Amino acid sequence: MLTQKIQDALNDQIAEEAFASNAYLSMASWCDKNGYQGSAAFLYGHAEAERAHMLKLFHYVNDAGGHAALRTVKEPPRDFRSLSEVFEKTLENELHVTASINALVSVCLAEKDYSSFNFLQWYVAEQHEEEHLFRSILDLLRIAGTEGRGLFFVDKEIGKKVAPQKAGA
Ligand code: OFO
Repeated sequence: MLTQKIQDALNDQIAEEAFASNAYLSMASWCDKNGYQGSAAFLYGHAEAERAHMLKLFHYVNDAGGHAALRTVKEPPRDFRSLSEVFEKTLENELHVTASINALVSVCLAEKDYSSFNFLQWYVAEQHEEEHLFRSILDLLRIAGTEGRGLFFVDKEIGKKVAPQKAGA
């Protein structure tokens, strides 16, 4: 059974994942409108992955006897100066989510909720992978360039990167 404190903290994380999903969908839309088809495809996929992360938490809360809630999430940014800015924001967002997962894990330990602590290890590992993924995209932009053919190549390469879709696993 979840304590009220853990339930509230898990519901806060549900909102974080919902925001991440909306943020990536909004970025996909900007990429789509600006001709970055590879990045758009990648970010549409990643928006789905974040929604899957949200649902995994949602089911956990209800399965553990709690009540999963949908909080209001703020509107994500929808205009960007460049593809580089889009991916700088993705990394910023992931670092923020990592910090919130870490804080949540600490609350579970403090409350001696070892079941939730165990459940959240999946998210700890996932954040490690996602930070690496977005750093690798920023490296690609830095190395191949942010103009002309270099940018065209980077966009194609980003389109080949598979969004992690493992939340149901
Ligand atoms: Fe939910 O993994 Fe990114 O944020």
